[in-house]
Amino acid sequence: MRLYLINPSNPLVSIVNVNESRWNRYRVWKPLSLMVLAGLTPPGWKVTIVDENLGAPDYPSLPRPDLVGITAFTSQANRAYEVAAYYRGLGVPVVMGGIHATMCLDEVSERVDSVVTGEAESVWAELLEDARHGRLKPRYEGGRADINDLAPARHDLLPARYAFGAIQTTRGCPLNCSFCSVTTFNGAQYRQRPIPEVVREFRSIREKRVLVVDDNLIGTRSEHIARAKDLFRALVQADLRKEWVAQATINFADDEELLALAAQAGCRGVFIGFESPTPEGLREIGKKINLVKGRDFRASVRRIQRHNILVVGSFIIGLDVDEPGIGQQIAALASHYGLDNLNTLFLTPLPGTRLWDQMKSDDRIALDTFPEDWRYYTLTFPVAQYKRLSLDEIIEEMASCNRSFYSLPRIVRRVWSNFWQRRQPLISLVGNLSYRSNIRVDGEAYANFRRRHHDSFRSLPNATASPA
Ligand code: B12
Ligand code: SF4
Repeated sequence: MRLYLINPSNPLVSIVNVNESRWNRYRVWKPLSLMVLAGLTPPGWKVTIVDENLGAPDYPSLPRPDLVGITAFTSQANRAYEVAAYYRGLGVPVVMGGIHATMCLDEVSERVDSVVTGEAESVWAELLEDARHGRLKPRYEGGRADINDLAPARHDLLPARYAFGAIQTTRGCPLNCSFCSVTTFNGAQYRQRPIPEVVREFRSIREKRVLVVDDNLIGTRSEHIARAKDLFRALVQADLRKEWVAQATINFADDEELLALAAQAGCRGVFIGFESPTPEGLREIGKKINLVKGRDFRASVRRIQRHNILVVGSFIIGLDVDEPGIGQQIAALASHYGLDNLNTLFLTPLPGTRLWDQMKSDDRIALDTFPEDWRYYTLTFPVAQYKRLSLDEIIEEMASCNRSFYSLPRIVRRVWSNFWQRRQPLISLVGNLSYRSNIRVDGEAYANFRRRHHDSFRSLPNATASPA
């Protein structure tokens, strides 16, 4: 039995666009979901993973499969449906799973033969057995998996063209920020894989650099931090000589032992969501962990960097409290914190989030011709009515934020300082150039976007008024 597992690509997602932005070649990410599914697939199935981010294959020239499985974030849904339609046209059954299939079940069910909601571990073997006997059910509910005994992902199945391998050590997040799908999808309970299994899987990754995809590698409670330290000790002991980057909350900076162990274990960079420069903004999206009284973000960033770990910070533009000037405010604050890279995104109502429910009930979703408009749900396009910023204003805020933080003199200053402090100057340079060139790609896309979608955006009654 031949199984194709397909990661569709969306050319509007600049960070995965290897052709237009050559610096992205140094940061191509592996689609871990499909490697995990391949790991769960029993012998008897010949599995091929197709990652369209490396270039879509000529499907008609591939051997006919017996089953096609497609993953999709919301931004990939349109292309997923095109691929599904092609294979269904050939009479090949198509199953779709992942975050978009879970959040938009009805839409997806109309376009594929079978949908898996939630995490696939508990239902994948049953589905394959059903497919083998030609009795696929329209829906399988995966729910949340017991991650104490996961089959290792198939790290061997993809070509050696990726800059980073990928691994997951925990699932779930208790923080439930309004714009994020993780708590709805993976649950509020922070589930941790057994450390020996993580170390074994780490060892099986052939890339020297690895992305730890956990939404928060260290967690929020003292027992989570203790487990993270144990994991780092085990990685040090295993002497894997891997370098890795991860996502964490700002409390990463609060424990010197944790930082020292992370660095020894190979941590070279951390991605942290700062989200908003103001407490009002943080309260609006419910990012309580960033509201801890007395937190000095600049000092926190410096503490992490002293361990030779780069800090990439993420901010959102388009909150109800954001007014003209927000772009400059974010760029100035990011420079003041000393961030190595800045990732600023538009506030985007993703299906299944509290933000989606809120904006939908307020009739503020501007791009709502679905599924066509999902292609813009990349967080790099404005898709909603923003309270105090018109379409032109919000695009200008994003441009001015990026122009300022990624100006050539500022890049030179940052990379020079990284060089001087021996803190990953090469990675810092590639990161800065890659962001700069993605901004150019996004900028070119905006001109077209504005022309096509200007009429979908109307000003809210109090647009550009000062906050009360
Ligand atoms: C790593 C990651 C990335 C990597 C992607 C690497 C890759 N090629 O896959 C990078 C950095 C490139 C990335 C980019 C983006 N990401 Co991202 N990313 C993640 C992250 C942190 C982990 C994903 C992961 O690998 N999980 C581990 C695997 C094992 O879990 P899984 O994917 O859920 O798969 C399981 C199930 O879903 C299911 N399943 C999945 N696919 C399929 C398919 C079939 C057939 C079946 C049966 C089952 C199944 O089975 C798997 C095992 O249980 C998630 C958050 C999260 N917790 O999922 C966000 C997340 C997926 N990203 C998100 C977003 C918004 C984006 C971006 C649009 C914006 C951005 N700038 O971040 C871009 C879009 C990229 C694109 N290609 O379109 C959102 C998506 C929400 C949504 N509704 O789409 C998430 C959920 C984060 C969030 N804050 O809400 N991302
Ligand atoms: S944004 Fe980060 S901290 Fe907030 S719910 Fe999502 S994963 Fe958790």
